[in-house]
Amino acid sequence: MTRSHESLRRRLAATPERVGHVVRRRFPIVAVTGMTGVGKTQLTDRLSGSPDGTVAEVGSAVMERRTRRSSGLRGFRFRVVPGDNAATRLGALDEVFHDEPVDGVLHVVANGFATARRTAGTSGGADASREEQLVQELEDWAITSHRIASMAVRREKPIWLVIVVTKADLFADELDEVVRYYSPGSGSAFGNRVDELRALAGGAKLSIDVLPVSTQGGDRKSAMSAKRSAQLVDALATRLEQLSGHR
Ligand SMILES: Nc1nc2c(ncn2[C@@H]2O[C@H](COP(=O)(O)OP(=O)(O)O)[C@@H](O)[C@H]2O)c(=O)[nH]1
Ligand SMILES: [Mg+2]
Repeated sequence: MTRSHESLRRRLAATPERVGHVVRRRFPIVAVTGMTGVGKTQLTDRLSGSPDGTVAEVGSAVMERRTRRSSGLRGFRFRVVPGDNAATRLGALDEVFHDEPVDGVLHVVANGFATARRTAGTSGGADASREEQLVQELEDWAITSHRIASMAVRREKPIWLVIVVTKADLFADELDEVVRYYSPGSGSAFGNRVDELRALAGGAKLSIDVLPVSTQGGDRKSAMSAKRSAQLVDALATRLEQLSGHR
């Protein structure tokens, strides 16, 4: 061993936490799931602060990747899973929940206000009613929660889930009620399904939050001020940092 090697070895041995720090520096990976049109892309762009110039079409068929770089060494890597039930979705679900398992999940729901995907060449069929969309959210959740459960039982490491209720500007005056609908222990159709996941994954392995956000607000038609909607996004970002041990 050369002298410089030896001194390097000694320095590394003397500062194990520095070495560990370098290894641990990789940004946590966050899966963003939920059905098409709930607002996954817009939310992820807001959180990563990088809409990269392109306005994604509602209902992307491919997995979108974004990185949030916060001050210091903190940050996140987001993986937006396509919402439509296509082969690409199954591949993306395999990637985030099996091949390169994520540290946490943002599951996005919209209280039945998903935007229908524009189909090329048609003026669009009848939009699904809110009730139908709420049923679709439950079906979509069944697929994702099953994947979360199998990832959780395979792993030692605890994982976290945030159920993000987007489009809060559309139901600003019933926010508490809507958040309750998506919450564990609420006895609602969705809440019961969240309870099932918690029972399956084990409470110690999986933390669950429910947080409302809006990426719109402030314009004349909006029932929510720009300030309030920015606060909700900030609160979600802060919670993400806490869950990842960034602060
Ligand atoms: N009112 C309202 N509309 C939103 C919000 N977030 C997204 N949208 C709209 O919902 C549609 C779907 O959003 P997108 O991010 O493409 O959904 P994705 O298919 O889940 O990626 C778009 O037309 C957005 O402008 C929100 O917070 N409030
Ligand atoms: Mg999208």
